[in-house]
Amino acid sequence: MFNWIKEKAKKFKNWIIFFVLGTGVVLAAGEIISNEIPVNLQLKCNKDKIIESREVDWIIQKEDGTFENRGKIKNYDYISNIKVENAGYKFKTGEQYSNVRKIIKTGNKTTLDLFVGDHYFKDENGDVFEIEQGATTTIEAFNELTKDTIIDEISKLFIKKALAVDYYAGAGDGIVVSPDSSSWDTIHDGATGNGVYATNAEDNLYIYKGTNYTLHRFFFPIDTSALPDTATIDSATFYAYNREKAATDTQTSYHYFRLVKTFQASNTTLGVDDFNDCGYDSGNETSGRAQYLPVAGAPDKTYASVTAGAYNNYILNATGRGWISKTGYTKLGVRSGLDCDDVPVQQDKNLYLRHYNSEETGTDKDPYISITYTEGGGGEVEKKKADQQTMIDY
Ligand SMILES: [Ca+2]
Ligand SMILES: [Ca+2]
Ligand SMILES: [Ca+2]
Repeated sequence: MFNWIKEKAKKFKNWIIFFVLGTGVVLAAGEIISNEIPVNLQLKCNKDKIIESREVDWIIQKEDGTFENRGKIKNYDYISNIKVENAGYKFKTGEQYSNVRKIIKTGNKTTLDLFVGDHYFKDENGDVFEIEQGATTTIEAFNELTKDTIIDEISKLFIKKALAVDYYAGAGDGIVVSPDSSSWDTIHDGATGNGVYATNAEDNLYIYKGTNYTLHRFFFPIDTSALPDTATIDSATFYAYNREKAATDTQTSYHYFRLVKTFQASNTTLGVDDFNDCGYDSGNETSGRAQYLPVAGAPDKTYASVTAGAYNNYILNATGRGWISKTGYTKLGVRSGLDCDDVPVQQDKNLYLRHYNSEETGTDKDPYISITYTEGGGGEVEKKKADQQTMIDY
């Protein structure tokens, strides 16, 4: 059997070498093509470090709140050279990707912080590196810079790539924009949005009325499967870093932000059909209910209490804690008070806050959830000395 494979490989290798020579002749006979890519369009990593890529719209938000689409670009995630020290504890046995931000053990309680999307990669030597999400370049530059050379094609046949093939980015945070209409009911109660932004480093939770209404809804899917299946959730807080806020609308009793449960179809991206899957009304914990008054997963955050340049925290109530999944994704969202209470924003007025997404460079502004739990499902917990305290951090 082995000899047969070796023989086949030898024949294939010979064929490849022939192919190289053949191609060389063709190239030599053809035009000389310039492959120079401008510095700003170069990849931020070796092409082998790219773990996920997708084509997205390049959207610019203008002063008046409207958007300009400048066409398709390439958006990609990659394993950076930023090495994380003493980070082995972030990984479960056999795991290569992790979204665990921090673990703190105090007595029989464990606090587990989890990022939106995987943030760390562990190589075959056990070294851990940060994953950067949302780098961009043009489609043409990306294709040129990542195209496999013939030597790569050969090596692929004989060398097992270090990267896992079953990686899921889990970076489906972002916003879905309402349908475009001058009727508040049409946009607020709409089933399908007019646009999706799942790969921006930051997004506005925007409500505005110009000729038409614009209304955004925020989505934050978080893989919480690292929680033990027997965990009893004691407390949980969701953190989203706020860059800025603004309100020219004067209906101040509706100037708040609410944590809701979402039902986005994919954990790793957003679709226009998700627009009405951000929140559900009492007694109807299912998708397609966003037009009704949404159940709150935490005390509402008043506009006045939101601090620019700091994390906004939503301390989950019993209902919100019940949304936490121990086996998959916990799907959270944020909506504004005008949207929740179905109150149209005033003509030429706005209300918004601006949160960073997982795609923001680095990790210090990324959204995450912090969960404190006790293992054992509420049964007899392991007895430990009261003064025994261990803290693991990076
Ligand atoms: Ca995202
Ligand atoms: Ca839907
Ligand atoms: Ca980030």
